[in-house]
Amino acid sequence: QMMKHAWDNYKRYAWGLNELKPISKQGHSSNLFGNIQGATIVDALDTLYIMGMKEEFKEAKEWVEQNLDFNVNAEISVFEVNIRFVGGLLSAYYLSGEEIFRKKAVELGEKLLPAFNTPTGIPWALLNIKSGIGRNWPWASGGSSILAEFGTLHLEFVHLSHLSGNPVFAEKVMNIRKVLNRLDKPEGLYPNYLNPSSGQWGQHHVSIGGLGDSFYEYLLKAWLMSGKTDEEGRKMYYDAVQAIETHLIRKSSGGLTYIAEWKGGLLEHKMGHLTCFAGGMFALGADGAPNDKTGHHIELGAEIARTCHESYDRTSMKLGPEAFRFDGGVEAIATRQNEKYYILRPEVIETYMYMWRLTHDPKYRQWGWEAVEALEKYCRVDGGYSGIRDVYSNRQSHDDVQQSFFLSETLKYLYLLFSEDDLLPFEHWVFNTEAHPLPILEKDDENKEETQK
Ligand code: DMJ
Repeated sequence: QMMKHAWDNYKRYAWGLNELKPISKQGHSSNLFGNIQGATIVDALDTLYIMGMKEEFKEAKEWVEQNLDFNVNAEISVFEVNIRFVGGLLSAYYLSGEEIFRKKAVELGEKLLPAFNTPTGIPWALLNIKSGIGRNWPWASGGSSILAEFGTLHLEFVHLSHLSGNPVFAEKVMNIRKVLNRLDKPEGLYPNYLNPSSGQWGQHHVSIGGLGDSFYEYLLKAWLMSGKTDEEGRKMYYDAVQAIETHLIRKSSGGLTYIAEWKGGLLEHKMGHLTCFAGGMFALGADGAPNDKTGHHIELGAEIARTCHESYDRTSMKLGPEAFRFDGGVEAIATRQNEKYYILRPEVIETYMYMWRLTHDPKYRQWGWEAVEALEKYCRVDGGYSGIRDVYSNRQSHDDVQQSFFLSETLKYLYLLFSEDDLLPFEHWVFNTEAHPLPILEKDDENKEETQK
């Protein structure tokens, strides 16, 4: 019902545009997609399919056939377009078997390739998909590319090679690994900034939240998606987790485990909502953890889930802030006005879903249900779902954006949290960072591909 409310209102007021403004009841455009249109449609395809919303899936597919156009003069974020559009199209293809989605995914993948035309092959953050000219965010340290952006292409690009028979996509992302492996890492940590021309790190800022997050996620998932054959991905992931544990993970005096940010050796005792995905990641990676550390990684996931739940529980709306701190006498609470907002993000619910599947402790469903009630009470409006400006206030102030990831991630993870484990089982699927499921490529698949060639 929540999905239907979000979808129907998008359809009514913003059909074909990127996102919906649920208060002003019109379309919302973010410059992340340039003038590529239809982000909500492409992001929502697999959720509609999984939820059995057949009519809606059909109309979404028809829109893709008739209107999804990449021959536009648009400067786009390579990362955002990859995780939402390429990822969304790939999942829609794997779930439905409809050729149009495969065709569009490969067509878009080809448009993204010029982003890798840099001296090191580390891609630009921004790309004009008509001219093929790339650049980096003007705010990024020393002209750098961002770890979480160039490090979150791997799963989709491996699948693009698999589905197109063209090895170039996989070669591009394997080269990123090569560059990273050649570099010295401060204390074994990966800084968020890397210059694509010099191949040198920018500022030594390390984060498992914004600017770093999904890089770590993709190391683990690359290994899982390869049917556990990608040893390099496995090693990079577990080595990184070891460094994160040593240098970033701390316990508050009240007993809450959190992941701090690292700035040139100094810790900022702040954790972002984005960082909360890491609970699920640690638990998902627990099974393969070296040195008998399986139980330890599950426990780490559980502790992060508990901390993130506290960050929700300590607000008046029972929805978590964008960032919360563990200093100045507070724990798991936002202290700065500009960190008190909630934009329908999925990470905490994502972690509940992984923890539920991997432990079956009923508290994760209870916590998920608390989030449902809060979303219904504070975010649901006549025209869809909106983010909130201050989750500590008693008065609602809506930000008037229904993010496309609310349909692709937040609602999908909630649905999976309350479904049986055999719906998209972890033995066969990995979720990209926008919650788009991609099948695990068994060794046999690769052999088949080789024989076809
Ligand atoms: C999504 O686009 C993805 O989950 C990404 O990895 C981080 N930001 C948003 C959701 O918060």
